[in-house]
Amino acid sequence: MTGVRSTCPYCGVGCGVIATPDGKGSVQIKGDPDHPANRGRLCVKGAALGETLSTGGRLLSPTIRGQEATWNSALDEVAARFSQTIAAHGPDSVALYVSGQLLTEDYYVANKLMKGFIGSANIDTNSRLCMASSVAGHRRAFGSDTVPGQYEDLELADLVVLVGSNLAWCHPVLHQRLMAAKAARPALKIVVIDPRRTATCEGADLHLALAPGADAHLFNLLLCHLADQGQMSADFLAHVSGLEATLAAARSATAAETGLAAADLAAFLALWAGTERVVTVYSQGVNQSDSGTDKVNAILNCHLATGRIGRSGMGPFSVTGQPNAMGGREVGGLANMLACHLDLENPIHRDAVQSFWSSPTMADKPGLKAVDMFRAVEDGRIKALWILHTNPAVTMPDADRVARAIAGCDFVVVSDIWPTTDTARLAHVLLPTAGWGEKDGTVTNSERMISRQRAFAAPPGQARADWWQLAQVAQRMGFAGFDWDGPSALFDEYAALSGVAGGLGSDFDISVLVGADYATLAPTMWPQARKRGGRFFGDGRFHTPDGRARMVPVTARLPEVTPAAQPFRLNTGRVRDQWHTMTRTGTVPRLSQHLGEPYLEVHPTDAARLGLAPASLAEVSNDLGRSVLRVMISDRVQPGHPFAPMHWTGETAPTGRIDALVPGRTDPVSGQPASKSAAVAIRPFAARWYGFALSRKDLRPTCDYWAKGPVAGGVQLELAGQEEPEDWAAWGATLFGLPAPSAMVSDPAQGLHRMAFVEQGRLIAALFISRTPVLLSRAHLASALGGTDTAVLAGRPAADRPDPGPTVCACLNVGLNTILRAMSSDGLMTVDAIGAAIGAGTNCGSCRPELAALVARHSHREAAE
Ligand SMILES: Nc1nc2c(c(=O)[nH]1)N[C@H]1C(S)=C(S)[C@@H](COP(=O)(O)OP(=O)(O)OC[C@H]3O[C@@H](n4cnc5c(=O)[nH]c(N)nc54)[C@H](O)[C@@H]3O)O[C@H]1N2
Ligand SMILES: Nc1nc2c(c(=O)[nH]1)N[C@H]1C(S)=C(S)[C@@H](COP(=O)(O)OP(=O)(O)OC[C@H]3O[C@@H](n4cnc5c(=O)[nH]c(N)nc54)[C@H](O)[C@@H]3O)O[C@H]1N2
Ligand code: SF4
Ligand SMILES: [Mo]
Repeated sequence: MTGVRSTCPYCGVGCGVIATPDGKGSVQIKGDPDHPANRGRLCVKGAALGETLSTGGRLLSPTIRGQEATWNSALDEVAARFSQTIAAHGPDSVALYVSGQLLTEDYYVANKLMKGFIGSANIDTNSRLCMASSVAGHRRAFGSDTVPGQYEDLELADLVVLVGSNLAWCHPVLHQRLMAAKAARPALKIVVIDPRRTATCEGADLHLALAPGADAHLFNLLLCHLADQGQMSADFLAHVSGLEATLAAARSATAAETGLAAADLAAFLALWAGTERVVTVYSQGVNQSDSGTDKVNAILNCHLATGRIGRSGMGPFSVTGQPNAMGGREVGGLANMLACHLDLENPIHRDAVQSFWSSPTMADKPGLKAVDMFRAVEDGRIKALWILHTNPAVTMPDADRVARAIAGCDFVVVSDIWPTTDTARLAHVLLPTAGWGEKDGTVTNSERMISRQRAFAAPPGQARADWWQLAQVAQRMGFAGFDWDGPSALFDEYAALSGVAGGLGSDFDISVLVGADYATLAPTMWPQARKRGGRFFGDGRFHTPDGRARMVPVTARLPEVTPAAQPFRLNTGRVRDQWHTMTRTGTVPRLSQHLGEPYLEVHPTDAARLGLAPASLAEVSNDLGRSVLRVMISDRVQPGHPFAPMHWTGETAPTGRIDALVPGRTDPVSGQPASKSAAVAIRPFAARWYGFALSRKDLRPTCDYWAKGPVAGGVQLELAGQEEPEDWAAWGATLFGLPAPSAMVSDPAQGLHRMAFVEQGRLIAALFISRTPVLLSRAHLASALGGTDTAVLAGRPAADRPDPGPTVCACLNVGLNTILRAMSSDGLMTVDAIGAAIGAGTNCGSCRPELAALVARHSHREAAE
């Protein structure tokens, strides 16, 4: 088979890929050199897509209450239960919770069904946890949710400011484009604004480690500085209202609140004010806050005051997280939007959409936003819930409470590719869904580029696409207008509706694509209908009633002081090689080698005060829940502000579910939760023993702490317990479900026990127990699993095979020790020299910021010596 052009299903950069199945079950994945987002590049997650396609363990048939069922009976059951619930309790008693990872076609059907036929707007999406503050900020300022710029603006700018964005790890290919532009033109300055020193800071000219939550203060100070220095644009301000009130509100911000050194602050203000071509990129450090919308507007205010918007090389740029976060916004997936950027609360818009859909009814008020939706599930106002392509039992704030609410709901449908996610386990009806590579549709990336996802494999078992499931249920509920024969017809209908919207003044009008050849549709950036280039607002025309942009007065607030009993403020976010709840990336051994366990990054002074040793375990808790996390001591975080990743689940590390600690506190305008600032208490977890295990078979331990990851041919587990079993050999045998160990060494006085399980000459399991965190070459041990070299109880490689250490470069599997050895023995002092000598960083480039940090630390040490 020749290569199939598609789009990566992870982040909002929206890279094009070429997938080439080899006919024997493997698929080669390459970056598409012709795709404008990535021009052939891929990050490590995209490059590893071929390794996520194994269908072992997939959900293959519908189930009703755990019993296999036919599609017919499952769809009838869903339709009947939704219809009965609506008949008895009204349309607002049912809800859909969907995802920015759905394809536009899926999203369109869900939105049409809920708002136009069920007649309730109780459809919300995980984008509420992600983009809602940006959406609300855009609508306040521009009158529409429109992202003005495009990626090349980052390359054309003279200053790129990254606010609350770890671009190097979360939008790696866009970051690589930025780094390449800087390498070609070093005058391009980069500033990172993040309380944490992230990998993104490695390539930056200036890192402002501001006080957490102080972003609006900083941009209010900037606005005052622009006014005071006469740097505002009188011409552009003719197209803007609200300057005076906004400036008055901004005056209350003080430099002290930003926590920044005076010189750094002054340097930033001067740089921003003095640079015409400035792009301010922002992401979850801004959005995920209980004043996130105000923070967005504080940024937009500065761009409006200077007219630095909608022209090449400048503008505010909210980067989207999920592959179709932008498509979901266009299609109206949020509870307070209609479709095609039309307004749910505008009767003319509602009538136009209703007549286009020939629908019997139309939601006329916003539905419940995610946090409120799950509260309504909890208290029984919502009695039937359908969750598609998201895992809220893990990723919603107050996740234990959300999981209990779902478990207590009368009727829950989950569409997923796996039967075992934390959310899928709570479903009454489970619908097997076609995954990436098995289905067709479109997605829109951060720069409004609409790209095709294309199928290159048949779905396993009876799995079917999300849109098909929704359309089938709609038809079975008796609704007309859901009988498309495929995504192409669906897209046509959607494009035609956007033409209606365009007629009403909406900027989202892609009606030129009606009748386009869907099969060959090339990446297309809207607004191509305007034929005036790809940017918005440079002409000073906005979608507000008076056509002028609005500056919004922002009274900057810091997060509430943490209570004495929970003095730490927990920051949360992402790691380089995992995607959210790891249901796909978490199956790939090489993606689990970079950061393979839930951890707490904590400042050395906090660690010393709390008595936390490196690699020990910490118990993190508050009134909502409790987590146990591996301690990583690092001055990358500020004292009092530890960081933990969001990725681990009940399947992979039950005590690592970080959203169990995050309160459901939301921004009053956008309803977006403040996922970056949970007040927590921290103390050492009193482990009596620590363990490391390898097993060919998957298993689920019962000890106090465990975290699981994939290795070639099996799993590896980190373990710990607060009580020691009497007989370790028996404990090990029970853990693996095997007879007694084949070899064992024990030193009970030291609390040291090691055992290997061998079957037919091959190592099938091994367990290493110690009183202190287990120090072993895990990479070496994992490579022995399944092999005939069963003499592993020494725990480290023989002298002639040096330990590579923790993985830095996941593509070429190069460990930290290998890199450090090469740096010192061969005198390698640049990232490129390391690449030329040992390959690290030469494939996808995702690890280059970490290599740069190693080089910097090394040369710093040499200089000090
Ligand atoms: N590897 C990987 N990439 C991803 C994803 C993934 O799961 N894994 N998910 C995708 C999705 S859906 C999204 S939304 C994006 C998110 O992309 P990002 O927003 O870049 O990622 P996060 O790690 O959530 O948070 C960004 C940064 O905000 C900082 N921060 C916390 N509090 C504050 C604050 O008060 N002010 C400022 N200025 N910064 C603060 C954090 O320290 C963190 O470094 O990533 C996308 N890309
Ligand atoms: N503490 C904290 N919490 C956060 C965040 C944070 O920064 N900190 N970030 C928030 C943000 S920005 C986001 S976007 C969310 C993301 O959170 P989620 O969307 O809940 O996380 P995912 O793991 O992406 O869930 C996707 C689900 O869809 C399934 N799936 C895969 N392919 C398909 C398919 O084709 N069809 C269907 N129907 N299902 C499929 C997967 O197996 C998985 O169960 O998390 C939010 N939660
Ligand atoms: S940057 Fe990486 S994860 Fe994001 S779309 Fe590109 S390849 Fe996929
Ligand atoms: Mo997101």
